[in-house]
Amino acid sequence: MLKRLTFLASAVAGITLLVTSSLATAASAEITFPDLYEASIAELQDGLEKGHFSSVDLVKAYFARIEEVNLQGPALRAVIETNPSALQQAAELDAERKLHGPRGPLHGIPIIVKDNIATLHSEGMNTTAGSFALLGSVVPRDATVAAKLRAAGAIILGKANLSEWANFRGNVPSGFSGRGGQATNPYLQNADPSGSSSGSAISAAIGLAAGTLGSETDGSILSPSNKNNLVGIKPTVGLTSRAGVVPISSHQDTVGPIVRSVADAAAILTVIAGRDPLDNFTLAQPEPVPDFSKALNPFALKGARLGIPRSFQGSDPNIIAAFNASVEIIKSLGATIVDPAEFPDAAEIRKSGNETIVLTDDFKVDVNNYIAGLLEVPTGVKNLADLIQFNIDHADEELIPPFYTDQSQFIASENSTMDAAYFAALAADKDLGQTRGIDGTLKEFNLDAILLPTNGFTAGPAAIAGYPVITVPLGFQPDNLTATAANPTISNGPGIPFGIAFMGTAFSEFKLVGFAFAYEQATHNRLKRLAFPAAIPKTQLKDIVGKH
Ligand SMILES: *[C@@H]1O[C@H](CO)[C@@H](O)[C@H](O)[C@H]1NC(C)=O
Ligand SMILES: *[C@@H]1O[C@H](CO)[C@@H](O)[C@H](O)[C@H]1NC(C)=O
Ligand SMILES: *[C@@H]1O[C@H](CO)[C@@H](O)[C@H](O)[C@H]1NC(C)=O
Ligand SMILES: *[C@@H]1O[C@H](CO)[C@@H](O)[C@H](O)[C@H]1NC(C)=O
Ligand SMILES: *[C@@H]1O[C@H](CO)[C@@H](O)[C@H](O)[C@H]1NC(C)=O
Ligand SMILES: *[C@@H]1O[C@H](CO)[C@@H](O)[C@H](O)[C@H]1NC(C)=O
Ligand SMILES: CC(=O)N[C@H]1CO[C@H](CO)[C@@H](O)[C@@H]1O
Repeated sequence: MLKRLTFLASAVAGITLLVTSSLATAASAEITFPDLYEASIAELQDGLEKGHFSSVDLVKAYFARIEEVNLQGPALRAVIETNPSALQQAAELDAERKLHGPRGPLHGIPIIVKDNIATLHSEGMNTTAGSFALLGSVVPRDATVAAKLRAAGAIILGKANLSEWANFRGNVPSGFSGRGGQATNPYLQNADPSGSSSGSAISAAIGLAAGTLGSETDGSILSPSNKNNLVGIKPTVGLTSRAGVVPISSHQDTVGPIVRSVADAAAILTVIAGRDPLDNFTLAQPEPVPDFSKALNPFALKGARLGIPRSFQGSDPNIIAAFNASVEIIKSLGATIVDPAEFPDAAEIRKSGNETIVLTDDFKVDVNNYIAGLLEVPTGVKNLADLIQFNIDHADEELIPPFYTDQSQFIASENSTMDAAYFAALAADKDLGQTRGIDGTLKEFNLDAILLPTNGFTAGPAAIAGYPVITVPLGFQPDNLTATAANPTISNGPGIPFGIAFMGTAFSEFKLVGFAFAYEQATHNRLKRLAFPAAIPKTQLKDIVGKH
């Protein structure tokens, strides 16, 4: 950690403070506490094992960091609720560690999950997808991914703000929910954090937890990871269970990690992946679940063949220039680059409206099933029609003018039926995304994976295919870029991060994690620029350990 920050000091102006405080930490306590802005899960586990600090210390430190920036200071609005049981759980996990040792790499590690991922009501937190309509609703059980985190010894520290209903209510700015308000980006004041896993990404970016979970239907992990300088894995649909996750579409939804490093992503994915009788899409995955941390090979790109579909690279010249420079690095790591390697169906996939049909029709069925499965809903909403009426009745909290009034996707979905056009659209998406799309491209050019700037047309093909993508930090917009006007957030401006994406076929995560790790280790782009100073929480473990 210190080594990396020292390297940074020579590369970037304005980070001296962080380096100094890190060194001061080490000197005053005579043990090196990891800097919580960047601390990896492995570093935290090591400190816990050595007794340098406890999980109770970690929870207190992260709570203090959330307090500093969530509603105060830069008011990033990343977190909707913190877990009132977290300190108690941390104490129990500390005691268990003393008696029996750690359960595994996540024992006693605090994780924040998106507010559409159910957590036990008895623990004290809501699961609402950001909407007042689900406030106080009683979920039947933890989402399977939350239960798996807990079984691995992780502490669910809190629930992350998000684009409400994972951005399926209507045309609403990213990062807004009725309950959480407008979340913003820690790299530029009042900038778009992207979404829909906005709060998860903001929290990971500045160290409000050791790691986070997000969910993606089309871009909701990749895009906020891209814009908040993070590693995000959008797993194959069916690798991670969606049971207990407020849905958009059973055909496209997937849950994955949003974290600071590929190693952290591998550690979390290993725990949350697996078959689940409550989500039959997971039954198609190969068994056993791999230990994704075994894919962390710095030489994984040697001999790999990667193709670049240039017509999907997007149009931002800064991003394309940085991407091109990284292509040279990837070549120097021993990969063969096929450039261009266009999708055989590029034009069709671009203009297809099939995804809209699938999502619109799925949402009504899937969200109605989710609500029907709740044990109690104090607001009385029973289905999508009630949700629409709830928003009208509570317009002051949910349909706030001038930016947040739309619920057109809700209305279109309520009006939909699973007719012949729906089944035709589902079949067309499979053909467009899988057969003639990602698989077609991999086959035509004999590739291991597809390489793109994450902000290009990257999430789209993977969304309709249900296929995996991993994004890794690539660079930052330059200081001389003129920021766009705030509407209500700034969509692009100086310091806004961007990423590079590795896309593959179904269940190719192990291979993609290897490529991403090799790239990350050769570049270490994440620490080349930090969040804006007010968005960097000051509380560190040295302020907590041994204090009362
Ligand atoms: C849900 O949110 C309400 C209002 O913020 C809060 O009073 C309550 O403790 C939260 N938790 C549960 C489980 O309802
Ligand atoms: C899952 O179960 C549903 C309902 O029984 C069924 O319609 C669907 O085809 C199944 N899906 C998979 C992927 O097995
Ligand atoms: C990026 O690389 C491609 C392929 O070599 C080239 O056509 C393009 O001009 C480059 N763009 C930039 C901005 O460097
Ligand atoms: C669905 O995709 C097929 C294949 O490209 C296309 O012919 C059809 O027009 C698409 N449907 C819509 C609604 O865009
Ligand atoms: C509702 O569905 C009908 C029939 O498909 C369509 O004509 C109408 O435009 C739809 N209304 C909305 C609000 O989507
Ligand atoms: C920003 O700075 C770069 C590098 O110095 C330069 O190439 C570019 O033209 C500048 N852009 C603007 C908009 O001034
Ligand atoms: C943990 C936290 O700070 N939650 C806040 C999220 O935002 C809402 C709306 O401002 C507050 O009511 C919560 O307290």
